[in-house]
Amino acid sequence: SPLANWDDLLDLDGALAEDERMIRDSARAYCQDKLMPRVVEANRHEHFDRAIMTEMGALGLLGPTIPEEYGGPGVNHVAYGLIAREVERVDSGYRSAMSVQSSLVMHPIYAYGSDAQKATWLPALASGEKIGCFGLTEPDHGSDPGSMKTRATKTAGGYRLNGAKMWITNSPIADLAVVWAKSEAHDDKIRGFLVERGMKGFSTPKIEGKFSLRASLTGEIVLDDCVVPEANLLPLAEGLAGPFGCLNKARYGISWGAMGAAEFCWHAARQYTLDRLQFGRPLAATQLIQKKLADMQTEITLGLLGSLRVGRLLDEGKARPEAISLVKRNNAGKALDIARVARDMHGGNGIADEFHVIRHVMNLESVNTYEGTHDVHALILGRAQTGLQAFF
Ligand code: TGC
Ligand code: FAD
Repeated sequence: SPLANWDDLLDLDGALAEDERMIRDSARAYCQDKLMPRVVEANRHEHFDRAIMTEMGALGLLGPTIPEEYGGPGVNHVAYGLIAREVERVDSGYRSAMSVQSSLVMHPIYAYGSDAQKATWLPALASGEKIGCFGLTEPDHGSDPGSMKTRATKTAGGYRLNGAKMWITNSPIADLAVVWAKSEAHDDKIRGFLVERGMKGFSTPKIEGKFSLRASLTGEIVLDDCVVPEANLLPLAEGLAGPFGCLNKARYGISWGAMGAAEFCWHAARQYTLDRLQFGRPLAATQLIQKKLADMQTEITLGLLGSLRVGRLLDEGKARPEAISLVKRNNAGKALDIARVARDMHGGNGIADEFHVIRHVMNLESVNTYEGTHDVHALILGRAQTGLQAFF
């Protein structure tokens, strides 16, 4: 019979504190009981159920690291990672909705916002009553956001925004967009603006026809002479370090999340090949299948421990952005490889959505691309160890 802890040979469980295990278990229960039964239909019909945000909010899954005075549960980065892993075990799109709200909307308001901005937005975002999105990428500027074209010009009492953002998670249903733009009044430096639904000149057309993250809504942000009041400028962020400070948090969460999706695929492939007989015996009794399972087990076990280490460093205030690039790149890339192999091990059934692995394969294509592509993170790591810039 299999070893009792075949799925945790390096005892990740033992490296967690009691409260971290409790948060993981309650997140897992919600995700398996409430998200898993919805996901096949949601993915088939490109549907995101708005109620998921209030359900997550009620359980403290939105903005987990935001302190209680602003409506968050104030837990540590490791707990945040464990939540991302459980949500993405079901679907990367649900994790996207959660991590954009947490790391890319609540974090910048908390870290760079005024007291009034924090008081107005954070409790409503933590409960899921309001939904936020993050606009950095543009149609012509993805990996190189420093070349963005979106501009803010000074106007009486505020700023006039013009430009377009592309591939924005949650934008079609967002009440609030954190938009990054070059501001004429600040020496053309990148600044963050809170753009609210209903403001004239702000629209968010949905992007149709995605083959990936179909259970998550993705759209554009169009800013056509959109005027925001002075009070909606984030006062404490200037330059690319503003959006990158948010990306550090989100990329870290993705490193855990991607491993959750990979774990689903690994466990599914193991069970499927144990149950499936060909040539008179279980597929899992063959050497080729066992090698694939061993490779999955190894990459996932090491990937999770890497994320745990980065989480501990974040909690100590000592994580370097390059350490986050390392785990985001490794775990997203390895998860995609694992999902593809798991798909193959399911044979023909592997392409049917009821077996879930093909959905993870398709989702992980995006996960490997967004928040810095696999290769862009290689360039960040290359620069860190050589001191040489290879982006251009
Ligand atoms: P570079 O010269 O490297 O840096 C410019 C300024 O930014 C600072 N900085 C950072 N600060 C904090 N954390 C980081 N990780 C930072 N990286 C850079 C840097 O210190 C510098 O500051 P200062 O004060 O000296 O000006 O800038 P570059 O233009 O050469 O950047 C190159 C590169 C490739 C590293 C960067 O642009 C990059 O990472 N590109 C990838 C773009 C990206 O990740 N986009 C993500 C969009 S959001 C998204 O995908 C959400 S999907 C979410 C979901 O649905 O789950
Ligand atoms: P490009 O930058 O054009 O890259 C294309 C290819 O060229 C990639 O393989 C890349 O690795 C490679 N490449 C780029 N530069 C170099 C180089 N210097 N050397 C070698 N190779 C290079 N953005 C947001 O702001 N907010 C969001 O909420 C958001 N959500 C997203 C949701 C989804 C589903 C997707 C798919 C994307 C989302 N994004 C979001 C955008 C995402 O961050 C970008 O797609 C990503 O940063 C890559 O940019 P790009 O698509 O323009 O590709």
